[in-house]
Amino acid sequence: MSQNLAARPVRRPARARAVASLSLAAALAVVAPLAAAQVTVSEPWVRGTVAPQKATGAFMKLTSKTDAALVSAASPAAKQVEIHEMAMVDNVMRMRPIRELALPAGKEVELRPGSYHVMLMGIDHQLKQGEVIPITLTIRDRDGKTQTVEVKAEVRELAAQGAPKQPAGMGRH
Ligand SMILES: [Cu+2]
Repeated sequence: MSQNLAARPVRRPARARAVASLSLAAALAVVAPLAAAQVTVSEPWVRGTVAPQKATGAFMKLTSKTDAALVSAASPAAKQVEIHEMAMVDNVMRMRPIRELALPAGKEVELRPGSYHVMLMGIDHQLKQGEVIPITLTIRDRDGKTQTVEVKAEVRELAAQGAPKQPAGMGRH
């Protein structure tokens, strides 16, 4: 077996993969403002919808370098966007809006199904897997100054749970 023969077919796919993952990374890139944008966003995604469905959840991981809070969000794909949490109400897990989501310095805060999420409401079209949804997060720092962070969240299929271990009966958002 010649080394050359073995090496060539391996190289090309590897390069193709690198290019593909680069463009995906670019598509999902988070554009942070120049100012004290001390918030990083990773793995943003939106749960896909079925045709008549007008609301769904967006999920991501947020880490702020300084104490801050997520105070609002907006998206061209939704008429109204709220920050929600899941809470037990009369022994039933329900979601409800919260005024803000604290982002303690250096701590990763995960928005995931069954927990905190960005609620997209009044969606104007069916969100299908692979579509990229722009979401603008407004973050307030401890001095009361706000800044926005642009997120591009990829739509995942309706059944996506995000976290591998998802407790049953936690609801869809
Ligand atoms: Cu919700």
